[in-house]
Amino acid sequence: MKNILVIGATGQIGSELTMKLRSIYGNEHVVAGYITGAEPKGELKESGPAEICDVTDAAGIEGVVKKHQIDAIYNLAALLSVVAESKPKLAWKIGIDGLWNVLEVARMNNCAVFTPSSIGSFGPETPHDNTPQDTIQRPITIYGVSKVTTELLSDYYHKKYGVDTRSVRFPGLISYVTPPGGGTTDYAVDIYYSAVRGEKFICPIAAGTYMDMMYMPDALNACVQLMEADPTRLIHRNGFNIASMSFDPEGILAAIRKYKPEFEMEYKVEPLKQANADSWPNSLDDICARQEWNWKPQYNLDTMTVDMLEKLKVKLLG
Ligand code: AKB
Repeated sequence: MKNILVIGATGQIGSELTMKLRSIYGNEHVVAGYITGAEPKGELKESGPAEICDVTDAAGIEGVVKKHQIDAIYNLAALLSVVAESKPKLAWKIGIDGLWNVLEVARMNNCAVFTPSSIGSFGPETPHDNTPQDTIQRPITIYGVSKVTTELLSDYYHKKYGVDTRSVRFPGLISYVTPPGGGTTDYAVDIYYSAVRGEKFICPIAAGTYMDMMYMPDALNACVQLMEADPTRLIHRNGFNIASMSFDPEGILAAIRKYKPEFEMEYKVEPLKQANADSWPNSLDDICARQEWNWKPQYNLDTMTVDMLEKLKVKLLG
């Protein structure tokens, strides 16, 4: 990869991935694509090129690709699961019509494409424990429907046109940098903010509900590692199960209480989030990612908790 375009560069993943890619490939070689109203700020703005790049505007994407001689696109534009459910048509327009635009531009301009899938691509009939790489995917949310379509369409463009498409199924992502918005797994970020602010946490997900989660540094490494992987070793492409930890609200509460014994939590379950969580896996089997491109996470629940509490203390309390 010589010149990279990140679409959705100011979002939860994009804001950190753009900076990581700049640190690897050079600031001038990574373009931060954003939409009006979500302009890059601070270091993201100062450190490298930025362009308006709306995933629903194919001509606009092509203009940026040609101007910067882009050969790899990280397509991160999407609505998360809860907000998608309230705007299904928009979720499809961004997630699938947008993906079509990206894939067509990639096909015409010889670009590799990374478009994340999610644990939301699974459904109630999927085996919930140690969910295999290749298994039943019959999601019951528009988010999941669009993620399965993302996987299939990306595979199709690879098989039919030779476009170098690759992706992972992200678990809930936890970070102290840019907060997520409108996801089912957001509670696992919000809980750290409450703990550091010394507030009681109201948990929207019921005790005993296990979901895969991952600390952002591992998620960023996964993106880069997969895109750099030797293509001759890839049996799968879109998208790989990746895993590092699985816990329920009681598990993350206990991890935080190890360092903040006074921290309190109360349950007020939100039905839509709970229904999503109940239909998703408890834990993924990521053996294919480990075998095909040497995936190996660095963080577990305890090491993530130590880092989150430390970094959020500086961010929120100075
Ligand atoms: C969400 O909760 O919607 C996302 C996801 C797991 O894809 N974090």
